[in-house]
Amino acid sequence: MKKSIFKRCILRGIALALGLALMLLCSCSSVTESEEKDLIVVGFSQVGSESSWRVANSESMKQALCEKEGVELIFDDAKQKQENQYKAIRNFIQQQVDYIVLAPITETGWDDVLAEAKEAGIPVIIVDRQVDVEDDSLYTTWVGSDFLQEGKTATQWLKQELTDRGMNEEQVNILHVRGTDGATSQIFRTKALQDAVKENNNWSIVSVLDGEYTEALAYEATKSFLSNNPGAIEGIDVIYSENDNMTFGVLRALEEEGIKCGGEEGIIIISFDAVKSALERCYDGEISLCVECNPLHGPRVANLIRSLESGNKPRKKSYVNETYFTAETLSEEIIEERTY
Ligand code: GZL
Repeated sequence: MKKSIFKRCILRGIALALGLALMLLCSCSSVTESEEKDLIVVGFSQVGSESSWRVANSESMKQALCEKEGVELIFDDAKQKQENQYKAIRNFIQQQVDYIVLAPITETGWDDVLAEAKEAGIPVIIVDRQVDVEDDSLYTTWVGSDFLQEGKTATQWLKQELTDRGMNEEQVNILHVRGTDGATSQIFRTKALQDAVKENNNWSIVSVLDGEYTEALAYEATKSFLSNNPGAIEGIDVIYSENDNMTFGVLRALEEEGIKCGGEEGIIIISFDAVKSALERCYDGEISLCVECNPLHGPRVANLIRSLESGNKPRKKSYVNETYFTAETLSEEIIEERTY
């Protein structure tokens, strides 16, 4: 009995070793193929596909970093788990890619794995959210949004909207729907709201719901808020939701309870990203303010790589320009032109 188990283990070990060798051979062969075609091999570790914004961001990266642009892209979807991003980066290092692009799920926890990339001599480009590392030579450059400015745009608009409604002396109760804890976008959209609440003593955050940028979790969190706090929603004047997909989840839960949002009488809805389906609901008056967060980083990252390939030293940080939309500033043309 033992012998056959022993024999099975030996055979399994040989199969495993052959499998690993084959995998290594294939991965090397892909880099070799790219070398033959003189392609730049780029490993991209993407957060996941949690939101419409993220899907548009991935599409933009795939379109800009493709073979006809002289790039072989190795795309990895981390499914919103940082340990999957660690694995992807180590895999890129093993494959000796030319560049690593990282869209980090949260700001912390990157020092060790980025030190390994630096040790391997592979430049790292950070996109979208930022990394908080001891030594910023661990990455070459970052491109993304000014999330604090996005939040300030929202709170400054809200201040004016409340003034226009003659509510500056009234108690203003805010329901805060927060994105993935520790993501740069969450940290600074939240900071902007908290700062504004400190500056306006008639504003208060009555509850914080965590939706991790997904419609499903925001829907569930809203349903529990409604059932655990009967009648509380009647006292809510503003919902500050840190991305459109969470807003859709919140609106679905409120709709099921017959609660009106938007317009002159309904709850003021503030949402971030400004994807097409949110702009449509803003144009219809359901969402009061859409703050833009531009996901189309593909061409920006491709330009950064071209610049590095030519021996240039890009800025450490490049911010993209963004705007905001209300029913008054939107048009059918703007919505029609929205590609995501
Ligand atoms: C913002 C980005 C956020 C979006 C969400 O740049 O990190 O993550 O606002 C996405 O839609 O999930």
